[in-house]
Amino acid sequence: MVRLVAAAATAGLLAGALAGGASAAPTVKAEEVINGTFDSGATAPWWWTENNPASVVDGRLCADVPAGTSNPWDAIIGQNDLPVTAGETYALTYTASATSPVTITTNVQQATDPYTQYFTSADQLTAEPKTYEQTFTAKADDDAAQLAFQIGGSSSAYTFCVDDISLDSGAEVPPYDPDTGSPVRVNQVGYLPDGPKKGVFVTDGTDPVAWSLKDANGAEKASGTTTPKGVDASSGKNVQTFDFSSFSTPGEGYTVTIGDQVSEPFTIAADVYSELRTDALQYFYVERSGIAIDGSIVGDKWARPAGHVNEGANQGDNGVTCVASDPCDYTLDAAGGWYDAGDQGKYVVNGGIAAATLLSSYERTLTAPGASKDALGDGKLRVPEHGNNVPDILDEARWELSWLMSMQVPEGQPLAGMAHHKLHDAQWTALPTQPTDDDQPRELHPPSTAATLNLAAAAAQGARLFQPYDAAFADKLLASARTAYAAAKAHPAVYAPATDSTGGGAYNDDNVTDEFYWAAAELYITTGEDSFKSDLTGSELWGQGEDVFPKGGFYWGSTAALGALDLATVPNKLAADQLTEVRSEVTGAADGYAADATAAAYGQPYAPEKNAWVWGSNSSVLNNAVVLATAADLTGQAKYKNAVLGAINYILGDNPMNQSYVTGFGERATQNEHNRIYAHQLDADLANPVPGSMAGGPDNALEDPTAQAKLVGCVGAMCYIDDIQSYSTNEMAINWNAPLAWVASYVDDLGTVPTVAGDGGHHGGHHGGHHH
Ligand code: 9MR
Ligand code: 9MR
Repeated sequence: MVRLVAAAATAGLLAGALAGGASAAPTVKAEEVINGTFDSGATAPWWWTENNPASVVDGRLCADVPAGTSNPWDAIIGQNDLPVTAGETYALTYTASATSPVTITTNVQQATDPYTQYFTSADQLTAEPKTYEQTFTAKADDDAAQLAFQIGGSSSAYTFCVDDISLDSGAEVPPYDPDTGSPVRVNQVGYLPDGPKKGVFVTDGTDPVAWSLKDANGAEKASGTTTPKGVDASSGKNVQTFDFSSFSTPGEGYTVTIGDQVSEPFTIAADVYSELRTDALQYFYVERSGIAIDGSIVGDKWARPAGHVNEGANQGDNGVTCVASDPCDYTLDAAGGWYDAGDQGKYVVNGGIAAATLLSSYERTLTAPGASKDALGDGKLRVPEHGNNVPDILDEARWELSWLMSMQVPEGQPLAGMAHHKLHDAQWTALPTQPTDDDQPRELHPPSTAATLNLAAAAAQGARLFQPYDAAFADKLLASARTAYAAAKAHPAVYAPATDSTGGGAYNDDNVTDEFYWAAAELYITTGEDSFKSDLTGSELWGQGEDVFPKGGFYWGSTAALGALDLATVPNKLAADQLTEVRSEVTGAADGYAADATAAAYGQPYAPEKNAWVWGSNSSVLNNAVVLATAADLTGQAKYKNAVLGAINYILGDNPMNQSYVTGFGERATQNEHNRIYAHQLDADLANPVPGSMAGGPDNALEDPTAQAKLVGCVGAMCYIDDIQSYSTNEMAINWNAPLAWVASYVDDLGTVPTVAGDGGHHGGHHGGHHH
């Protein structure tokens, strides 16, 4: 311990006095760490890796860390043999500094492979010693856990010093109290001039209060009183709402003031969602594998060399064979496709739903009144394929469709025509890891029926959309879809197991009724052939709207909705009464989501059973919005359109966290999504994620160590943290950005296209100067 930390010493005494004192339920505090203060000058029992020799300097343990190691754990200072008990809460405290600004990883974890983490945090160190105080509840018994300061991975050499290290059992979990900024909540991007404009005021008060809408100069433009709503289920907080829908003058820098509380600023404009549309789609380009990301397209900060093509340390996806536990005697050239998320795995079920959602965003423009084909057309998005006369959104989808087809088992092999479930690293890699630095073996995991049907569905949809642009590619897609579908029928119950989650996610699924429905629907729409129709109408999901459209939203594990939405909107040969039935399932589901949106203070069309917000909940909100928007396209009813706008308001800041979940959009936007490439939070030389990428959002099951340490006690939609380590609340993923892009495209059309469905035909084009 260094001399000057008198405050810390006093705090320690005080804590000791309290623990031994008159408190009703005495908690037993016990120090686990040995020699955490370095008072005697001794270093034992601390250990360190050979490359960063440590010694006691001025009462602190200091180590010279070399430049140029690649992983955090390539340089460590640690102590072993710390007993931790499942269910026990620990306070972990330390004071650390670094001579150049670095982010280290501090873990309490298993001391041996697989190094399961009980606690992890990313700590940004500076030259000034900083004290970290953290609590966590251990998830397992371990009589010899390890405290590890992982100080490697820095491009420059530096000196790390640490002192006053303590791990105390018997800690109390502090009440969950996130910084949520102003209690006045709005869509931080803004509103359409003619659309609904609503917000939320978080307050203990139960009487209506006055709100005031001000312009950028502070002049009042509208005013009114709030509506008390009681306790909002999604957050457990008392709230009131306000509504300034009747104000429609375009402008920037508006705010809503209640008492002395001011909202974040927002815009009112017809094109308020135009950038969101293109940026949500540029996310797919930066996630492309197997191609260099061109800085002149997305900005130099996000440029990088091609990933997984046998360059640098990685072995490449161009010649991948099967995992040793399930060998095959062939290799596939499965380079290309999109990385799934923050990891660099590629998964057919998730790739299929994401590609299909982009295809549907385009296909909507062929059928929906007032949808803009132009905004997604050639030259309009950030893709390298400009000037090929193919709509840019189809170019982007093609990148994935081609990869999906490459995952098929070759002819002549057992399971020919099936799709391998996934391709990823043998072991999880560290954050950050650039694709070219990924030295893990890449492996094909066994085929599954779900993956095979996902490929069949997405490829069949692609076949009809590419027909006018590239007939040969369309034919290839359809042939691949047919082969896959036949293979799935021949092997209808090959399931990916939940246990296969080392080095990549499991995407396990043991119910493929929905995938069969989806694939049969797409093949039927594309070909009109009776065999697909009889499979479709013979499905146990046929006519079962509530199962086709689950209340919690469709997702990669429940895909029938994608088929039903297309049957309802894309011309096909269903009989009139069958078409009516499918359309009524869409509007029936939309009625439910619209009712949820109306009941919710924050207006989101998502009300999960038991308030259980799932991993990727933001995509549930948006997939429900896709159903709502389709219902609006089919019927022209404003209630559906308004619920879609409720979803987008929720995503962009009108929510319990006062958080815009889309990078680069809004004053309080997510910045530190879980991603190995754009890991700025861990390495200042790297960029943050590209604008337009959406965080998964609140997950109250607390499914990663950071969530387990930082979010204890959170309610529903408040279980979120903008920390790169929180992969269960703050990852980005292709299947989540796809509905963001779909919905952004829809709401942008609402504002910028002259005749728009869902508005009863009242739009008169652009809205400048439309006053009430
Ligand atoms: O980083 C991974 C993330 O992309 C996945 O969504 C998540 C769940 O499958 O698992 C990952 O996280 C790993 C982490 O980066 C390192 N420790 C092991 C974690 C997986 O259990
Ligand atoms: O989106 C997936 C979510 O539904 C699951 O609950 C979760 C845990 O299995 O995995 C999510 O998918 C991750 C995948 O396993 C690995 N790549 C990142 C994905 C998003 O976090």
